[in-house]
Amino acid sequence: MIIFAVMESRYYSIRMHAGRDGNHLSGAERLVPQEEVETVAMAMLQRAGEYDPSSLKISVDEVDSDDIVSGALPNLTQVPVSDVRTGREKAIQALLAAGVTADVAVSAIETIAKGASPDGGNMRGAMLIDAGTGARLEPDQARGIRATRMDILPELFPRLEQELEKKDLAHHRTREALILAAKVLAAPGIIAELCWSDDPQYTAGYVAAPGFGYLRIPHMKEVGDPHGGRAFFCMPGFNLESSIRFLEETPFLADRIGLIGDKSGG
Ligand code: PML
Repeated sequence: MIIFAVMESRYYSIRMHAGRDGNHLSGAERLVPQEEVETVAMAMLQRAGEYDPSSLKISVDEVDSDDIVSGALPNLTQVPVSDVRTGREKAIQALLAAGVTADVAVSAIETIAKGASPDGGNMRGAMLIDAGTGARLEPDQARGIRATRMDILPELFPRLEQELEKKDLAHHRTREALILAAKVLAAPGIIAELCWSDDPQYTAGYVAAPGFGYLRIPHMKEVGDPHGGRAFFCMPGFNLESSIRFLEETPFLADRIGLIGDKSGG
């Protein structure tokens, strides 16, 4: 990771949350220069409208440009699996390779699969899990840890979209997850991330770690399954306060695009 902090424009964190009757429907998160705020906020409004929400919030907050941290996007590798059982096995193997204990990896997958929040629903943010003991370390198990305030430098955005489209990965979820994973992997003490979508129609997920980047797994759950979520795995004994502060508060802009592999596993 390279950390430096020289940004000339003013940057704004834009967040959208749409829900119905207290349930989450759609969310989005961008970090953009002042001149893009209006366009990006309008696009979020449009996206939220597709879900017919009963409540919709868009917040725009200026971030201190001196605080912005930069780093590379991880390389994306597509893992060619055709069913959920194999997809989850591959995820466990990847977590082991990243340094997560076997029981902890299995349990994290089972927990997301059944709903990681104490009420059996999806968490709003991510679990924070000790990679050695499996202890859940997030202060609030319903809210979890929210990785926010991240994006890619505006001049790289069109190229990233093109590279993803070339590999049939044009869905906004993939782009957003890749950017989020870049920030998570830059966080102090975090050794891996596991994620799959809570959208019942979207079955893909990934495991990301500094050693192998972003392994995209097309089948982490069956179509129609509403469960999904994220787990961040941390080194035992790490000062979590600094990790949580970085994930939730430090603005992060990806300044390099990694390789985007094809469906044969490249
Ligand atoms: C989410 O819904 O935010 C999780 C998205 C996972 C994306 C996996 C991918 O398409 O690469």
